[in-house]
Amino acid sequence: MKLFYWPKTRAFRALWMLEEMRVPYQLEFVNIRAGAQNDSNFCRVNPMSKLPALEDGSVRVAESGAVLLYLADRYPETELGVPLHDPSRGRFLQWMFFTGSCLEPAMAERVTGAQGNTVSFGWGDLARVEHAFENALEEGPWLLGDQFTAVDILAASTLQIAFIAKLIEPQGVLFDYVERSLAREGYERASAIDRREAERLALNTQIGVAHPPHDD
Ligand SMILES: N[C@@H](CCC(=O)N[C@@H](CS)C(=O)NCC(=O)O)C(=O)O
Repeated sequence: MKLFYWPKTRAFRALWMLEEMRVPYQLEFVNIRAGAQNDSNFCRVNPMSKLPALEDGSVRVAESGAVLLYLADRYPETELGVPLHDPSRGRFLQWMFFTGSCLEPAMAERVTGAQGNTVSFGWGDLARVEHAFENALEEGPWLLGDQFTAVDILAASTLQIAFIAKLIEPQGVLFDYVERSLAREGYERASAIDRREAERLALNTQIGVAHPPHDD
């Protein structure tokens, strides 16, 4: 299994997932700063020229949510997903789509300062997104209650960026949730790899508004 990766990008989500699962994989470096994502070989894996992407035998999958869902289904024994006929599968799928379809666009909208239309825009607005997370976290420490799953990897890693970029106040239920997520051993391992590779490749690893974790 090959993860197309570059440090300090959204490929970190897939790296975190793989480190939670502890399954064998290799990193395939795609230097998005040098334009390697536009190489025709990589475009065959992801025509969008974006990371993360995954190759597993003849399977090719890109888009963070799809990559994590593929991995969760591929390794059900790791219990980072929800089986097809489990009633929680509905909520699992909902949150799997939520980060890319609602949280990220609402964050981008806030960055631009544009006045959106909360009814017609699919992501509503950032306040509604925050409320949806807070509501889910009333049921337990994770989005699906007591079970930590792939959806927490997507949500917590993105909320962390929202805090750093000062788009969401780092406080309350959401702050506690992100802290809890980042305290996991799987996160620690992935984070150490990401840091190590960033240093090896001499990337700017400074974290701050000007250099958030996804510093592309
Ligand atoms: N919707 C995509 C977004 C991926 C994305 O934007 N990745 C950035 C790195 S954080 C990238 O590869 N950018 C290279 C480019 O756009 O050329 C996902 O969630 O996988």
